[in-house]
Amino acid sequence: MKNASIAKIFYDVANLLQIRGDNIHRVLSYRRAAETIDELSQPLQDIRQEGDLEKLPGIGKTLAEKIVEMLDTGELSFYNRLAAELPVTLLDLLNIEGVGPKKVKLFYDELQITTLEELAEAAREGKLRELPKMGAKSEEKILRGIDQLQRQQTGRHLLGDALPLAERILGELKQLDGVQKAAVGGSVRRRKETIGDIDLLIATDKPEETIDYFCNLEIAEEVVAKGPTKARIQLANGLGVDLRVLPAENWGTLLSYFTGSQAHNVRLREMARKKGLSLNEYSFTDLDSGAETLCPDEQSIYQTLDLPYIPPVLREDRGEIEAAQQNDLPDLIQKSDIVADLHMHTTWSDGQCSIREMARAAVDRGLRCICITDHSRSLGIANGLSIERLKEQAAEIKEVRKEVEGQLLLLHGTEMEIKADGSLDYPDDVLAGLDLVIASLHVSLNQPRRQITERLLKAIHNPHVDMIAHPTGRLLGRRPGADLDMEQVFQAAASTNTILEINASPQRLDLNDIHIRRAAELGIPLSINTDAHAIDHLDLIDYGVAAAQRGWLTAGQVINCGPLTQLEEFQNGH
Ligand code: DGT
Ligand code: CA
Ligand code: CA
Ligand code: ZN
Repeated sequence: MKNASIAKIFYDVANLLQIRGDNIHRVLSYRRAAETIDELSQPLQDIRQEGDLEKLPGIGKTLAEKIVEMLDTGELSFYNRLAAELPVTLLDLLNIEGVGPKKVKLFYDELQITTLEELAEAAREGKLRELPKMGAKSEEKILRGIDQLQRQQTGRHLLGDALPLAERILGELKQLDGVQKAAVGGSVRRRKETIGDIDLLIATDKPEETIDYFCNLEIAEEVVAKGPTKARIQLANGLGVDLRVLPAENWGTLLSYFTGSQAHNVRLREMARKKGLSLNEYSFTDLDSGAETLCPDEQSIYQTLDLPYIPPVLREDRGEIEAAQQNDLPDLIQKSDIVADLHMHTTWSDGQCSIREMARAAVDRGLRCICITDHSRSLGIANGLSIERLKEQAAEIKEVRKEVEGQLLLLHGTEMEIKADGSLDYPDDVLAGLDLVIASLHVSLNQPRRQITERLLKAIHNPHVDMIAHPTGRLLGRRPGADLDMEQVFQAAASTNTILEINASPQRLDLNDIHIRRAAELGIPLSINTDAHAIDHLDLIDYGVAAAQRGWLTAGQVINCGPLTQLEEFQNGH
């Protein structure tokens, strides 16, 4: 056993003892021993052989015996006993900034919290603020800490963070002298929901200047690598940015290669080989004659392979090559097809803008229909609406509706809680009075598969429920989403014609691309919505459209694309 592993076990023992509420001196002795071991320059095994373990600072007879046990057996029975007594996942909580053993003990004793996910859920539900020495502020801080931690662990970033950064950097580089073409490549161009790193591609006759400029960007925290045709920088948020620079004559092959996906590229190369060609980032090469064919754009690559152009969002080797061969690629939905946004919040619950502001912003963005869907009464943390307030809201909507008449169809709906016991938050007669009823899971998302699936199915089968918002409840990089039997959910939605949402928020993108495609295959109506809590969020629709494209959707499969007469059918007597 290496020193670092032994030190780690001592740290863990110290932390577990402290969480258990042990004598502080005992806790400290383990921690001090761990620190000592961490700083040793000599392996513990050697020190032991010289009989010097007990001479180490802070290590007496008991701890020396424990070190010997670990050196001989590779484990520590005392640690194993502690781990049997307390969930070791509690140790993960200590990695959250500002959370120490005392807090972990408090969360465990009072709320039986054992994992990061459970702590995040409790924080989101406002349960932590009620504990001694805690408040809304510390709750928020914990959520941010967990967020940060989980991002670090997965090493992936949200498309919603990476795409704006990529475009900003590219915008700067485009201004440079000599630049002929510039594009974002990689998973950002394919609009994957999470991003490992940003890939930027530039065609220029001044490669050196471009690379210098890139490495000296204000935003670059570190230059990781720098060469004549490529460089890599790291941004303050940990995101890496790769830049490749080539002459414009290689543009098509360069862009295609670095857009990926790798799996898609492998298929392209195989097809090239069948034609007696090899394909790389520079060109096609004839395997017999060695003659090179340059591709100034991507179209000519696909042409050479006798394929129609395949859009980047489809390049995942999920059947797009076969579809292209049969000239059967989907006519993908575009943002310009969207005329409605059917899920948004106002100051009536936890939104930041009024109904009027949301309506006007929608008109400004060219939308023809929106639905106001504030939270329902049981979601106290989001200021959910009582039945009384829901009625008051209806009156205000009626007023604003008059103001935007002819410009915007303004619907009144709800985002209603499916409560932990599976019951719905409003009675049927209230639901019957609304234009659109969206049902959502927000609480107790960690129920076992059967229970939470049943819970959702019950909502789907209620005749008043029109749509299920963000069906799995996942938060990208933070929590995985409920353990639903999605196939059962899809079958139920298909049989009841219940709309499933593609929530466009970059933190959610729920349904995901694979689920979207399966749902569409079953003929389930789909709806792309921003779930906006402020005017600016209405612009996040782009992410939802990208997810829909990755799910191979056409405009006809998405109710937000109209026709308007179809949306007018939601109106309930106004
Ligand atoms: P990411 O960054 O993990 O979200 O995913 P990508 O797809 O952006 O992957 P990345 O950044 O490693 O590389 C960008 C593209 O470059 C990738 O989609 C395909 C191409 N590429 C990179 N490395 C290789 C490789 O070793 N072999 C092949 N065939 N292609 C590669
Ligand atoms: Ca990448
Ligand atoms: Ca890369
Ligand atoms: Zn919502």
